[in-house]
Amino acid sequence: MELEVYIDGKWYPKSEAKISVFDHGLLYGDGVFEGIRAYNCLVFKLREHLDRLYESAHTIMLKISFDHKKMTEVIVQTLKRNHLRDAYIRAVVTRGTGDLGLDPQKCKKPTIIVITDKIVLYPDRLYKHGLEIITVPTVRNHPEAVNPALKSLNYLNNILAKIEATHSGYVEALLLNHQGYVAECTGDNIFMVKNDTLMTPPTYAGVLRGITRAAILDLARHKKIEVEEKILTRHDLFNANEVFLTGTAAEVIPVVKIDGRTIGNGEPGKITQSLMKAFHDLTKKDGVRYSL
Ligand code: PXG
Repeated sequence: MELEVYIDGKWYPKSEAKISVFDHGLLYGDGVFEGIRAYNCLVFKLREHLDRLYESAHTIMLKISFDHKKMTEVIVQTLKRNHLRDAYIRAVVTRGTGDLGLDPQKCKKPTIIVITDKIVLYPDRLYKHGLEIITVPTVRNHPEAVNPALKSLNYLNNILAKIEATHSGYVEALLLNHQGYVAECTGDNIFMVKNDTLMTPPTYAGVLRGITRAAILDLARHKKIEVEEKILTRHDLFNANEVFLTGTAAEVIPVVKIDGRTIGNGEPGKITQSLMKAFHDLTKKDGVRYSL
């Protein structure tokens, strides 16, 4: 059976799930989105994802007609209709259909889309042996241009970075901010461990306020690991004992080489491994449950 996609009040088979070419989400990337996961019939951190979705929408002055409760219902119903126990969930709200021209006021009604699909996992070996990443020339968006805190449909900044990384034979890119400090990767936040202290760039460095990032900071504090949100340089990362990335898709993934420099002893570190385990346990607990 074909997967069903929710668009504005109805469910359509995947092959018929279509929106207007005049939708400003397509014409201008004018809209917001969330990438969420379900683990064994639990929508992980759904409240936090919806808070971020509504905050992004508020910043771009996009009024979502649904409240949290209705949005939760639509997501759960879509998962049920598709009999998905483990899933990748994409909630998208665009400015809606307008005309040719930037003016968002011409768009009378936002388009609300919920896609649920099977989750494609990264290969096991990357979690076991760690990733190699590369710093790319494209810098992360200036916070006063398109703030990286805003999860908008404008992902070209990240896509350019991804192109530069894959062009050089790497799967993930490290982006610096406009001041040359470490920001984040194309779809993941970055952490390092130095002398048993866990560090990550503060949100004012111009990064997405990752849900996984926040969960890892909580778990680390719970484990009595010293935590610092501080400005980091590439030099700091090169000389870290451990580095890892966090994101909804990747979860917690070790990094063992950056720009050719081996991190620590070149293997996933102890603190990284203990946080990977703690995060995995959390995905069984923290979220909204549903039944099929
Ligand atoms: N930074 C950026 C730029 C992101 O896009 C993260 C960090 C991690 O945030 P969360 O809240 O997921 O811990 C993201 C998240 C996709 C995809 O389909 C992208 C993300 C999440 C899920 C799927 O590429 N980005």
